[in-house]
Order: sequence, then structure tokens, then C-alpha cells
Amino acid sequence: MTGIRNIVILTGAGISAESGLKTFRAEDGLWENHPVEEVATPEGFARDPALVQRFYDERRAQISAAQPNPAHEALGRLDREWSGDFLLVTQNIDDLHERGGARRVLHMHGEGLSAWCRACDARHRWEEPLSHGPACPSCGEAAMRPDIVWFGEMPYQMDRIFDALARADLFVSIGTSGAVYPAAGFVQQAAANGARTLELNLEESLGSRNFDETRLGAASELVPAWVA
Ligand code: BJW
Repeated sequence: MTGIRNIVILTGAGISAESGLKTFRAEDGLWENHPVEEVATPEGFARDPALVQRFYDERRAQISAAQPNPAHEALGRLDREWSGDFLLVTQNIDDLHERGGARRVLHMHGEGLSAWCRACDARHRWEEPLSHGPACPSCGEAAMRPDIVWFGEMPYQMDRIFDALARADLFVSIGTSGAVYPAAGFVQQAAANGARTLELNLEESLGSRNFDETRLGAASELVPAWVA
């Protein structure tokens, strides 16, 4: 990677697919059996909190049972060995990047194993079911919700992401369909600031035409080959 010092990587559900976690928009994907407006909007949560809590209870159990695959591990190696700036922005709520050894990880859509108290704003690591309406360990209120960014909500740490994109020499997108903003627009932001842009995905995405280069295939093969 000659001449490259600052790297920003964006990952999506495709990087965890080979760890057994479903993507969203595939034919048998998560949105197939769970209408998005019911389980991934604040309005859906207000209408039927128990349904939404159950959906994330199931996801939490699946995350805990999954293992990182060679793509997560290759990015973990790259993070540990890269002395320049490195930011791994993930849209995923699983913790497979961390368990694959990455440290400079930013979860822009939240974390499945975290719960957020709407009463006192505290965040707590949460591996148990939330659907039982447990009390917040900080304030005692039964106001815990999944620490997830739903449609219509502001993704986390956007200032830090835009700052990293402004300084990136290389932007790499892995396993994401490019269907959801603002993440889908990062490639254009990075390119406008002069970064080279590379996409690694199983198939052409909605944003493929915006990248300098697209390599098609499974993340568990493409990512280790790119990092090597
Ligand atoms: C493989 C593989 C293998 C398979 N190897 N690849 C501009 C225009 C239009 C609309 C909007 C806009 N700006 C905002 C909006 C509204 C909205 C939006 O984008 N709507 C669209 C539907 C159009 N966005 C929002 O509401 C966001 N908030 C927001 O914009 O706030 C205002 C704001 C303004 C300005 C600046 C900043 C903010 C919030 C979005 C929240 C998304 N939440 C979800 C659910 C929560 C997390 C969870 O439950 O897990 O996040 S939706 C869901 O989609 C999830 C994902 O993170 C996200 C992206 O999906 P992803 O990861 O791309 O998965 P898939 O399934 O779509 O694709 C998988 C890909 O992998 C495929 O391409 C496969 O081919 C590939 N693949 N196996 C490699 N083995």
C-alpha cells in the first residue's frame, strides 16, 4: 500500500455473513420476516416495544454464538500492524471485529450487546434478554432499550467519521449494499477529499460505480488477500 498513511474502512452485514449472521436485504435476510418499520424505527418501538425487544434478544443470542471469520481476523491484523491513522467504521451491531482483534472500531449503528437507558442516558453491556423489562442498574427505571440506531435516528459519532474521511488516503468498503445513508455516501466524501476507493463485496452494490475499483467475491477470501 505504497503512499498510503490514513485508512478508513466501512463494513456491513456481508462481512459477518460467513460467521452465520444474516444480512438484511438478501432473499432470506432479516427484513424478510421482520418488517423494517416494525423492528427498526422509533415509531415501531413505541407501538410494540415487546416485539422489538424480542427481535433484539434473538439477535443478541446469535451474536454471542457467532465466531469471527478470516475477514474479521485480517482486519484485526491490519489494525494492530498499521502505524498510520486507521478507523474501522462498522454498520454492524455484532462484536466480531473486536473479537477478531481490531481495536480502532466505531459502531455507527450501535451495539447489540449494549443497552441504553432512556431515563438517565446510561449505557450498560447487556447479554441477557431485554424483553423482561429489566431496571437500569444506574437509575432503577425500567426504561432500557437496545443501543441501536434505527431509521430516522442520528448515527453515532458522525463528526469523528467525517473527520477521518477528510484525512483518508484510502477508503475501503466491505460487505455493504450501499442502500442506507449516510454510510452509503462515505465513498463520495472520501473520493472528493482525494482518497483512493476500493469496494470488496459479494456482488455489485448500489454504489459500485462510485469506487475506483470493485473486487467481487466472499469477504473471507477477498479481505485476507487484500490485507496480505
Ligand atoms: C457479502 C457476503 C460475503 C453478502 N462477502 N459480501 C439520503 C437519501 C435517502 C434517504 C436517506 C438519506 N439520508 C438518510 C436517509 C434515511 C435513512 C435511509 O438511508 N434510508 C434508505 C432506506 C434510503 N437513513 C437513516 O435514517 C439514518 N439516519 C440518518 O440519516 O440520520 C440523519 C443524518 C443526516 C445527515 C448526516 C447524518 C445523519 C439511520 C440509519 C439506521 C440504519 N439502521 C439499520 C438497523 C439497525 C442495526 C441492526 O439492527 O442491526 O442498520 S438498517 C440496516 O441496514 C442496518 C445495517 O447496518 C444497514 C446497512 O445494511 P448492510 O450492512 O449494507 O446490509 P445489506 O443486507 O443491505 O447488504 C449486505 C451486502 O453484503 C450485500 O451487498 C451482499 O451482496 C454482501 N454480502 N454476503 C462479502 N460473504
